[in-house]
Order: sequence, then structure tokens, then C-alpha cells
Amino acid sequence: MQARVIMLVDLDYFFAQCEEVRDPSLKDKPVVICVYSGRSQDSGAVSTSNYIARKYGVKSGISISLAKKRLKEKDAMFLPVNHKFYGEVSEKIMEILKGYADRFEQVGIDEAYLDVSQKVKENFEEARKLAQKVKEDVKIQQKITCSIGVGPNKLVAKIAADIQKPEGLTIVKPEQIESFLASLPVGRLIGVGVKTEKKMETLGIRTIGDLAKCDVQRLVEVFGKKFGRYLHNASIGIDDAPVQERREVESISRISTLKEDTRDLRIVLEKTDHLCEEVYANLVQQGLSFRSVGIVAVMTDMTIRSRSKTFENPTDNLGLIKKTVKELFEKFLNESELEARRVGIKVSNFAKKQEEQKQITSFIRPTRN
Ligand code: TTP
Ligand code: MG
Repeated sequence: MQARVIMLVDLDYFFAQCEEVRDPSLKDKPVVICVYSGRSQDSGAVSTSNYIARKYGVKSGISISLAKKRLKEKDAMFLPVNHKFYGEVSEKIMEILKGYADRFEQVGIDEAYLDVSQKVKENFEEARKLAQKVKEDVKIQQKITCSIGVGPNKLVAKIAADIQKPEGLTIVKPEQIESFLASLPVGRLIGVGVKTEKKMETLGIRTIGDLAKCDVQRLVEVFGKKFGRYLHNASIGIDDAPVQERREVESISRISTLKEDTRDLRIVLEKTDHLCEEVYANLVQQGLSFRSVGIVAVMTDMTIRSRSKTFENPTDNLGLIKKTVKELFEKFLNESELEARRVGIKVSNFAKKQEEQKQITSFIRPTRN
């Protein structure tokens, strides 16, 4: 395999920094972004905070009431999360980052891997210059700072980016992997949470260096074949996972089991109307128009049947989804001699709606220990 140069870009205190960009007067105060649960005035958790607030121990995951206690009389600003706004900023930054990569993979609202191997001709000094350019460009265009890790694979790049924050730039060349990882706590490895850390401690393993010295067979015995091998490879900085371009969604579908097996159109439509609404909500969220509507039915003999209809022009009309589903099921049930057990609907053949293209309304991130 050819040598790779991988960059991980992680935007600094992202949600809080977005708020600072919008209102620069926040920059010299503690800023706390809150997810209010709504149960009582201060119930809920801290989503993130700026680095001033972090100095007082206010960080992701702690309760809002504890954050308020820690920041009492510190002129702190508590703001509710605004995913739509952060999504818009994120999307603009991701577009900038894409321009610097041979291959690009966004992994969260504020994180992306860039395979820059060809761009820098496999040279880590060139990669340093490129990373500096990336930082400057994002700062100039969107006023947001980020931390970058550069390494020969995703695993090393990710750990490197976490080492120095905010505004960090950490380069780990292939020959530096061992010394770079050796002294770090095992918890820095993806997949090693508090539970695994505790288990490792009983084996006398605290650092990644300790883990690297541990016999792979022993790790397989304790942690199972798959995880044991992963831990062994990770401890010596081996990771072959490619930077993968995310494929666009090709279809959105929902399927559900009927209360009773039936050939009755009315009962089927009661169910599918609801599914249509769910699919429609998803379409709106992603700013997509569709050209095809399909139905699927699992029959009492467990065979799966499907039908679909394609329109000439893209549309985003809920009424049209429901109407087409009705027509397709009507015809299908008339022709079918069996009853249906499960029914589903699917829309596909997407076109992006220009005006909604810049909208991300939700994201999922893995929790970190
Ligand atoms: P992170 O990149 O983990 O955190 P961060 O960008 O706030 O801070 P850092 O400078 O350390 O990178 O997460 C990105 C965003 O995801 C963060 O701004 C808010 C959100 N988030 C949560 O809502 N809950 C969480 O527990 C975490 C970790 C993040
Ligand atoms: Mg971040």
C-alpha cells in the first residue's frame, strides 16, 4: 500500500464559537451552550462551552445547574442550542475543506477527514503547509478556528488533532508514531471507554505504550477476537480504514406491520398515510425533491412485492406521495390473491432543492468518555 497522508480537522468549541462569530461581544466571557430539557427552568445539559468557561470546569455533558454554580458571578452567557445555524456554518466550512482534499469524509457536524496524499505528494512537510493554509482559509472566510491532526492514517490523525486544542496543529510522521502514542493514556483510542480502561488497569495497562507491549493473544483472551486485535493494531498505530466519500442518500423509506393481515385498502392506507408523513418530514429536513414513489408489501407467505411510479419532474408534494401510494396499493391489492402483513413506502430519484440545500437540521455524534 502507498504511504498516505491524512488530516483530521476538528472545529474548536464549535457551537459556542458559532455564537461568538454572530456576537463578538461574547468572546471575552464564559459562553455555555445548553440543551434545555424543559422540565424546569435550568434542567438540561451543557452541549459545549467556550474555553473561558472550560477553565471553570464547565464542559459538554455536565448539568446546566452545575454550570451555573461554577460560573456564578462570572458574567457568563447561557444560550440555547441552535442546530440550524450551526449546521449552516458547518456546511460552508465543509465546502472549503473539500477543496483541499483528494478524498473527503465528514464525520460529524464539526469534524472531517481529508486524504491529502496526492495533494502533498506524500510529504509531511508539505502537509504542514497545507494544514496551515486550511486553517487560515477557514478563519478568513468563516471566522472560525480549528485544530488539525496530520498522520499516516485516520487513527493517528484523530489522536493528533485532540492533543493540542484550540488552534492546534500536530503532525505525526510514520517514524514518530510509536513515540507519539507511547505515553498517551489508553482512553485516547477510539473505542476505549471508562469500562475498558478499568479492565486494562487490572492488567497493568495504562498507556498506549503499555498496550503495545501486551501480547496480542492475551488481548484476544480478555477482550475477544475482534476488539482484542483492534486494540493491538491501534496501540501500534495501524489503521487501514480509507477516507470514504459519503454517498448521497438514494432513497427514503418506511415500513410497518399491519394490525391484522389484510387486503382491505382502507386499513392499508391508514397505516401508509402515517408513513408518508414521516418520509415527507425527512425529505423536508434534507431539502430533497423526488421523482419516484414506491410501495412495498410483505405478504402472508413472506414474499415481498413492490410497485413504483416515476414522474417526469421532481416534486416535493406530500399530497402527491399519498395519492400515488393510494393508486399503487389499490391496483396491487386488486391483483393480489394474498393478504398483506407489512406495508411500506419509498421515495427516490432525488433532486436537491436549491433554496434548501444549505440546511442541516440534525446530526448525530458518538458520545465520548
Ligand atoms: P466536539 O468537537 O467534541 O467539541 P467542541 O467543538 O465543542 O470542542 P473542541 O474544541 O474540544 O473540539 O463537539 C462538536 C460539537 O458537538 C460541540 O460544539 C457541541 C456538540 N456536542 C454536544 O452537543 N454534546 C457533547 O457531548 C459533545 C462532546 C459535543
Ligand atoms: Mg470540535
